[in-house]
Amino acid sequence: MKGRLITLEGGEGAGKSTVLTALRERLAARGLDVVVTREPGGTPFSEAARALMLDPAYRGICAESELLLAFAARAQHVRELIVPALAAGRWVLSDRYTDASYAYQGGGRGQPLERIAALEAWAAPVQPDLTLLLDLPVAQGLARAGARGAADRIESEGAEFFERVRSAYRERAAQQPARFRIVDASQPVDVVRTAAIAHIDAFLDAAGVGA
Ligand code: Z5A
Repeated sequence: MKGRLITLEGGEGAGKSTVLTALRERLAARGLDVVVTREPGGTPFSEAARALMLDPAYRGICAESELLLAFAARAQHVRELIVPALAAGRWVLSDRYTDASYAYQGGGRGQPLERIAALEAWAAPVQPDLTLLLDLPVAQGLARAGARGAADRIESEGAEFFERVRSAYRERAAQQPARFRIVDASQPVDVVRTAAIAHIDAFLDAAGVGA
């Protein structure tokens, strides 16, 4: 049986990394072979592209370069890791995927959405089966991320940028309700984790998968 692609999305400090382990454990407990990955990243080349993309030394790069870099990393990730894993029946859990390009480069940087859609169709045509959007007010997310220390190039953007990112994510979720589940990420960690796991369980039950 072909595996499935589940993605986690959200703005700054939404708690993706915090819930990821619990989701992996839940999928494994239901008998699934899980691969955890992230974007930008997931392959040696894509991790190198990530380092370049987030390096504060390149503060002035144009939005076009940023978008192409995200898709260069993704094209490799899809071909080298995601497609082979799905074909082998494995379930792929990715911390961010193409929706992040619509949110950050589309919403945040103002790149035309049809341009992003064209890149998606060409370079990364694999669609997620389920996407959990961890949504919370920008000020709350920035406060969490700020407590963590040094910011990378994109994290150094102002609150207005992250407001546009959040709006773009919510718009995509509204446009594709069959794929997206929104989790209120402003709640305490255990509440967010429980809500995310409940969405995973409901998805597996609906698909008739796992014990
Ligand atoms: N990017 C892009 O522009 N275009 C693209 O196509 C792609 C990505 C794919 C890297 O992503 C950057 O790349 C990202 C978007 C851009 N840039 N930004 N900004 P990333 O996912 O690796 O980096 P991130 O968004 O900066 O992750 P993050 O801030 O670490 O978010 P998180 O993983 O969702 O949060 P966390 O690490 O789990 O939690 C953050 C802190 O909050 C931490 O101290 C936790 O203990 C705390 N936390 C978490 N949940 C809670 C709750 N519920 N209550 C209280 N405190 C909490």
